[in-house]
Amino acid sequence: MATEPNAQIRPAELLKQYGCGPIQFTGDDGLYERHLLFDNVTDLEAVRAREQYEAFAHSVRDVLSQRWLLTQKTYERENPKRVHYLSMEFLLGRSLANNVTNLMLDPLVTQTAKQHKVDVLPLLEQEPDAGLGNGGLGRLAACFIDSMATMQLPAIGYGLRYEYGIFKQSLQDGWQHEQGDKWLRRPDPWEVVRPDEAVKVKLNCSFQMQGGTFQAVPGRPSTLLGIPYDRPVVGYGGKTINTLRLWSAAACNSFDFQEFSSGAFAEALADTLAAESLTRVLYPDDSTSKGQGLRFLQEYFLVACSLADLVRRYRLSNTDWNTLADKVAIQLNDTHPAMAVPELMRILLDEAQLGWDQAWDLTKKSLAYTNHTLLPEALEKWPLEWFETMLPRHLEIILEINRRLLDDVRSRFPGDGQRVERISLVEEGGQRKIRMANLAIVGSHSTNGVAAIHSELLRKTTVKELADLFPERFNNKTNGVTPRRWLLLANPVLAQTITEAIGDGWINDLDQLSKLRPFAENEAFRHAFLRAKRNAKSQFAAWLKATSGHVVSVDSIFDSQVKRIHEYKRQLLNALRVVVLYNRLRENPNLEMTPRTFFFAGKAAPAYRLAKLIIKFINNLAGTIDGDSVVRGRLKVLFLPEYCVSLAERLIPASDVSTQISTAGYEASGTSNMKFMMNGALTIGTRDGATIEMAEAAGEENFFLFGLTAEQVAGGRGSYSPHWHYENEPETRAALDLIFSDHFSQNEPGIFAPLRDTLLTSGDFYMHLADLKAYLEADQRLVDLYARPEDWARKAILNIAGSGKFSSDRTIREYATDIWAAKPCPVP
Ligand code: 26Q
Repeated sequence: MATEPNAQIRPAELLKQYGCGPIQFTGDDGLYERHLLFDNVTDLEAVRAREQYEAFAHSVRDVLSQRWLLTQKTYERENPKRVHYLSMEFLLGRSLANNVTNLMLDPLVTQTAKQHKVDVLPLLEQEPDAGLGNGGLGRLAACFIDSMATMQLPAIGYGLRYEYGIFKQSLQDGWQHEQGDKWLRRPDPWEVVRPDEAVKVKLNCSFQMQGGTFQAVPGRPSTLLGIPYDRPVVGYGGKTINTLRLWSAAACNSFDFQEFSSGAFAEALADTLAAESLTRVLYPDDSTSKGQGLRFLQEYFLVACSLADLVRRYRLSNTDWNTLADKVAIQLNDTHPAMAVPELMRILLDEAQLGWDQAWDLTKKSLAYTNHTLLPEALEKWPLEWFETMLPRHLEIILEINRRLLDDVRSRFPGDGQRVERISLVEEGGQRKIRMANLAIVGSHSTNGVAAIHSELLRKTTVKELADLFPERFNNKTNGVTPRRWLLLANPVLAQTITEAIGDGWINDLDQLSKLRPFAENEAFRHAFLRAKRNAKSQFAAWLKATSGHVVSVDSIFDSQVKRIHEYKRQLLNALRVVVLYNRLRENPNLEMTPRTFFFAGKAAPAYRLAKLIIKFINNLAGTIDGDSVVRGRLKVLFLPEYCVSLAERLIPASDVSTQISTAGYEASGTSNMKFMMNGALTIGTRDGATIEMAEAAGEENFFLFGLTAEQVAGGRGSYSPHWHYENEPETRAALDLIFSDHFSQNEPGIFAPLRDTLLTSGDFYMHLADLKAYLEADQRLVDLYARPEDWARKAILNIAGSGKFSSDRTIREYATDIWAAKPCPVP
């Protein structure tokens, strides 16, 4: 059944294809054995799991290295238009299993493991997650580079090599605690440092230590070094191997030797320390405490290093600046790299010596911007003063862009001062700030949202005046996820079940999953699906027990809500649902109820107090339920600490139900929703983000949609009263009363008072109470369906069959055609 390009090729031929000639993967003189023996000078008898992991990783890297070089040589020769994806975050997770899968080396790894009597699974656990991102936006970047390589697009990802990724989360007494994530404690086999390709970044200030923090010293220009660390990005089938280039900051002259010799050791080292601090840590996504100067510099550093690098590469193969936009597409992942607008202008004006109009034209044609949020408080704005101190030339350019822009607006809309005010790149009043979203829209040829509803709201509300001005720039690119990591790798049993039914063409052409539609009526296939799901649930339950001691029943419905903790995502609404179910059992202990397990996971920004209280509440709810003999065995709540890519890969395949219940109009897209769908979970959710398009693709009858629409949310704000729901809905009232009675906080009276405040006193901005009743009704329909496994399986299969659209391959194809005008550049 298998067809090109996924046909199983014999291992030896594969190695030859990768340019490895006579080299063997395993055997007396194989790569694996040599790495084991020589890299760490270890006795083969005494070798530990970490060393085995490293030996495997290095062997795989050896296999791909020739092909990696060949990919870059091909691009140099063909000089195609290249895509440059700039992102402050790449939430990669682990690489070994993914690279093995994409290189199709599984047979070799299995054979090697067998020869050496090694268990592959514990060995994979040795690799730390590369947690260089907060959540959806960072994981999207990781899925995108996988798709670009798979589709043989000449692309490069640019990011920062943070020494500390997203913080590690643990629970103490139900409260979140944060620890630093020193993921590079051991050498990372996937990175290759390229000191020869370091770039210089100039700033108009220096830095000095003051009370433990670094302060900018104005008027004393300094230079930083950006050192590139490259990581291979293996396309499925191993044909194209692109690069993810992460920048690490260093001081230019490691330290001032003069000062050092004169005894000022600490002062001499300050510059070095300051420079290296720049890429020390990833900032948590935190809409409550914005505006750290170090973050501002990080963003500029990414932009300056990446543009210097791509311009240098462009100049190697091209002589005429005029063709820049024919060879270079730069995608900005949110406004975080929006300083690319003034930086590219600076390069074209000051270094290439072009005139303003030509520079502006090339800048706009090269750049494109993706927006990921509608929340006004989440749109980036940087104090103008910081530009003045650190980047005065950039400020000059921004103000000139603004002068021309506003002149244009005034002549097109005479007398419309309000419009001018809304469009301006400068926010006036109080501290003047630069609006990074406006800058990105004005300085690029494309602005896209990440799901149809989001793109529409972006145009019609958030940046309406800019959309009026440049309607042709606005477009939608609904997000997607890579089916390699999220189905093939994460759920091998389901993947095999699918392949046996329709062949393996779906792996890089996910629309082929639609061939599964008729199989919904096939009893044998339905049973195979249910077996695969049960298998995934058992595996998860076993892992959970082994690693945490928690016991969950695979006969219960696994219901998961996994995402950053945010009020708009409404983890609280989910918790209220559980409280209502709990109350029903307390009222009527003999009530028949399908056993349920509710999984929550996600991190709260360290300074987001209410989000942290929500975690505490979920944990207390879990504890109370566990301690109550009436409900034990029927309801279980678990907050899984340290949500990360690896945990998602375990939990998503094991979930029966995907909970996607954001207040409509607030979740730009969501991407875990798509991963659950292709793994055969049914979705209970609101009409928000990409969930709307998912229901369309699967058929609304196969979804459990409920609640207010985005229009109703926006329109109902004025008249909404949470008190009305409290007074008129008995179950709502009983649930809230139970919480406020300290039933879940008997030894900590009053700690949940802020929940009363948000949900009632302060008006319930995210309208939890408005949707609770409808949620419970949808929940009942869902549970009724679960009691009929054949019908459940039918709907789940139709969901999988409809999930083809949500491959990031489709998303990338749309970016390539509509925004980048980039074509595949196959490597021979
Ligand atoms: C900004 C300034 C300073 C510090 C941190 C940040 C920051 C960092 C990360 C702001 C936002 C983020 C991340 C946002 C994010 O993940 N958004 C999600 O993007 C997904 C991919 O498009 C969507 O599916 C989600 O709906 C959206 O919430």
